[in-house]
Amino acid sequence: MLRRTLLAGVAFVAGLAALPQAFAQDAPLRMGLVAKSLGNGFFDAALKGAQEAAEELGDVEVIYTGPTTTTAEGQIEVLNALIAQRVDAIAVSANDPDALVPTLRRAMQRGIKVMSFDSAVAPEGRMVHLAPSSDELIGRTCLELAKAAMDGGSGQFAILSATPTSTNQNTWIEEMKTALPEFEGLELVTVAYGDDLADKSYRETVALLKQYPDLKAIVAPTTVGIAAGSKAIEDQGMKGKVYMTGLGLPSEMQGAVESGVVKSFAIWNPIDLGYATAQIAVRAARGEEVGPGVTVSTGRMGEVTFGEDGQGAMAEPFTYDKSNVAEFAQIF
Ligand code: RAM
Repeated sequence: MLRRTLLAGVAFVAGLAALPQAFAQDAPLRMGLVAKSLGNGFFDAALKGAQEAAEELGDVEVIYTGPTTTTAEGQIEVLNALIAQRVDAIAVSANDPDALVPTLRRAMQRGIKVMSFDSAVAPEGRMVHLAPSSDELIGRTCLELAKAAMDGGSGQFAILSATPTSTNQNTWIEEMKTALPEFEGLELVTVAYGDDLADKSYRETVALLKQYPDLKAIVAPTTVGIAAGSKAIEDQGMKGKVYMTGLGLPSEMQGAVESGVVKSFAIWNPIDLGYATAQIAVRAARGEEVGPGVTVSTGRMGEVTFGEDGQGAMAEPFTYDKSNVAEFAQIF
């Protein structure tokens, strides 16, 4: 009898494993938070926010994952693992807008709620995308930073991006190119790709410095690129001649700002982005309507309204310099 009960228990547990966790009584709702790659401080900060939201919403487990390097193939592998675990929701920052679509469609067919945040997946592969800010504003902010970095407010600059397929950086670079004619005296010489890897970003910066001797600024719309590029400028003895700027984390940029390689840089709050992302993903998994044209509550961040394209945006980027970098370096 005891044996039969035990066996029945095993069968029961095995049966549950085949259901999304949300249907399993007392099991927490599980959300996969997928980074472009692990080891990037930006996504570690987003995780902090997601965990805060998970605690607030109650009974939510955040599974933080990502590939070791910034490729779509690596993300497909971790997404397949999350699908196999039958998580309830997935929020991903995409290394490629299209390559993840078939995998994410399969996830959605199995009842998993899928959204992208930070770097978008094409509309066919997700319910909604949460952008940190308006793309146009981010592009313009990068140009304003470049202008402010250049002695005399004009001259040549290069862009040091992440991977060539990264949705968010490509969008911001397009916005920079569109707004460029309004920035008199700014000349874009090239776009280089550091792939959001510190060593490649460093090497690409060294190459830019050699290839373009009249360069006055390098704009990296990536936290990995701006940090590695600053170090390269310093090591090459180019401080005071070429200035690094773009989007960075105060905690990673404090040294470069204090040493003078960076005059100023900008970013939004990645903790808030992760928090709002988890609010949306969990609410969707709990049955709230999330999709194009819908307004969703994002807890302490208020609410986000998704446009007809399924995109929603959060706050404006904030600029950091010597006056405030140390204070914010304590936070993210
Ligand atoms: C890097 C990543 C991320 C981007 C930030 C600004 O950490 O590329 O996607 O939003 O930079």
